[in-house]
Amino acid sequence: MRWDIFCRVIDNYGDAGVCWRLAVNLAQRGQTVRLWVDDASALAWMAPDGAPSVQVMAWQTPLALEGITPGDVLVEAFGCEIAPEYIAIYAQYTRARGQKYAWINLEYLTAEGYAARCHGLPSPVMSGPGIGLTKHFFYPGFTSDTGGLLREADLLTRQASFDRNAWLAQQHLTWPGKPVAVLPDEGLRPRLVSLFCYEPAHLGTWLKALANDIMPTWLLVTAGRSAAAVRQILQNDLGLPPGQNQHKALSISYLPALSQTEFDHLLWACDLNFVRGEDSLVRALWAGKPLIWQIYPQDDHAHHAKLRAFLDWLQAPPSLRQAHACWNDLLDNATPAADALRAMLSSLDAWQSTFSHARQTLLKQRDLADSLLQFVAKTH
Ligand code: TRH
Repeated sequence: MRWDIFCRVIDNYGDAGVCWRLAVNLAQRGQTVRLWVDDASALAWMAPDGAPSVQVMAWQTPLALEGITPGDVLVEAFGCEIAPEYIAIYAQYTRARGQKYAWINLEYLTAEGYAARCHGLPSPVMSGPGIGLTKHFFYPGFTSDTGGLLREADLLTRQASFDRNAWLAQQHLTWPGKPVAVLPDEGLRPRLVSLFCYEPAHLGTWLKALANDIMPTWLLVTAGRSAAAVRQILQNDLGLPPGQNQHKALSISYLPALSQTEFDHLLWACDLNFVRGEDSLVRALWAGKPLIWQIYPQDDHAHHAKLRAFLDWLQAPPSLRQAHACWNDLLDNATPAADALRAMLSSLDAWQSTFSHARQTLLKQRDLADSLLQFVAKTH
């Protein structure tokens, strides 16, 4: 089938990131996809090579539709309100041919109960050029009664052949404490930690905890806000050089903007991943290593319930819940951040089984692109 996915970039990279991955996942399953996006700038580094059967289209206002035949399936990502001129030709096209259609309202990922309750529900269009048509809600999710998570068909084979040391060398990443591109054996090497975050309130406390820990840490900081936040704290607040502290317990490398494929590799390479937003969360779950999620904060605090629901689904032990409370600045006053963060370092091994179990559970479920294909086959 031919798919039109519409995406509006509100903020950050997640909107374009999810839609791009969805487009690629569908194309890998034999579909042809047009991705209409109002700001494709992030795709230049997230997906520099493009993908077969995926065409990125500029979503301008008004939309240039000359010579465009509407797709069979219309995906409205994250309530972006598809251009009415497109809906008009879509409605006309489907009516003229008496053709069945599928108009999907793709929602944000959440582990909250409403995702399963609302997944698949119809929503009749009551006004505008699409009047009389019906959209369907499609909720990604962590359980089999939702639309599932994006997962490429070749994920496991790619992971199985991944070589951490080779990848680090390929990225020209060397641990400053050792003049080697190849790390020493397990047990002797530093713990590798990736950092993708906004500006966590306790970032400085965390860096201090790492700098004073007995085990060395190699922190790989992603480009953009994460790097700016770390540099700001090191230079201005802690008075440390940007790359390394005086005890050599904490070494820091700053990464360039990575393609999504290389971003995945970063997560696979590390022992602990700090992620933010829904897409990096899912990628870190597939990496199967302990992760800490900085959830996108919302003014009405709706993210508190969303974070809690995820930790409940994960069956997170108390130490992991406390680490998330700290990283998201939700600690009760009785717990000092420094204590919560030190506890995090001593809990990493214990958390591994939680994340291995979560990954195994998710792998047994249908992935999002397959769920969507199945859903459309039923409604189309
Ligand atoms: O960028 P985000 O913070 O996006 C967020 C969320 O999507 C949130 O739901 C939304 O409401 C808010 O923005 C406005 O985090 P997220 O979702 O993890 O997306 C990051 C994307 O960037 C993901 O696709 C991975 C990609 N990425 C790379 O490809 N290379 C990189 O080097 C980095 C750092 C990220």
